[in-house]
Amino acid sequence: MREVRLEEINSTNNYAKLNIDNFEDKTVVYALRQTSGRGRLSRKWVDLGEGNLFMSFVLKPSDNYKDVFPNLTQYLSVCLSNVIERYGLEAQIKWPNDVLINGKKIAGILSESVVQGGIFKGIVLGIGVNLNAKQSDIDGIPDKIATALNIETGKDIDADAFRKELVNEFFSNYERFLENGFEMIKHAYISKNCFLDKELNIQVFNEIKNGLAKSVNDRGELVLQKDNKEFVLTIGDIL
Ligand code: BT5
Repeated sequence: MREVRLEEINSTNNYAKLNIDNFEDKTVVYALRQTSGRGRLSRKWVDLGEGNLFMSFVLKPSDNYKDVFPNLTQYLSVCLSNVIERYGLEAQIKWPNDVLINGKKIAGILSESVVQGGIFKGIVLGIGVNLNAKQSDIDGIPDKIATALNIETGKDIDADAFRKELVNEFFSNYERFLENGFEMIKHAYISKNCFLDKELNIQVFNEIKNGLAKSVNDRGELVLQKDNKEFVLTIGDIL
């Protein structure tokens, strides 16, 4: 594992994607400040100032594991929840990969496949975690109720130590995860969930689907029930 430290960058995911040829498998790129952080579907990730985490894993797994690639975000959400729990807090996972504390969003994960000239170059798996923030800045985040680890614990957080813990947690079972896929984390993922057995509205592109969240299957997909019929979602945003 190699680490690349940047003082300031537009987006660690952009930087990792642009320079992917220069990075070996399992490189971690992190920045102290991120000026144009991205979420999914051109949403923004807000930089809440010094002491927060902006990081991208550069992964170059074999094609043999491609069925598992979509589940890497879920794997990272479980790793993050495990680390948060060591700070004495309970983390919840909202399908597919939002991590919440007391119902408030503390982190965001963005996975991007990098294909250049038809060739698969790797995966850039980005994560932002709010570690040290002021409540007034948190209140400025649009559309979501958010929080930060310092607010939840009442203590300043050592961002370097947190990053190292998360990176270790991720790589300690990464190869095993590629081999075994979502089933390996299914139990942990479900034990931390905050969405099952609830009536959900889920935005899937321009459509809103609704139904009762019945289960998460072995591929990490959400199984919804509506009018005695079950259907499966692979992507979407729980509203
Ligand atoms: C995400 O998107 O949650 C994925 C965010 C990934 C950020 C990391 S930081 C390192 C790497 N480099 C990047 O450029 N990105 C990755 P999504 O599910 O689309 O959620 C975005 C929504 O989360 C926004 O529209 C806001 O409502 C909310 N949000 C933005 N900034 C936030 C923050 N700091 N804390 C909590 N919520 C935030």
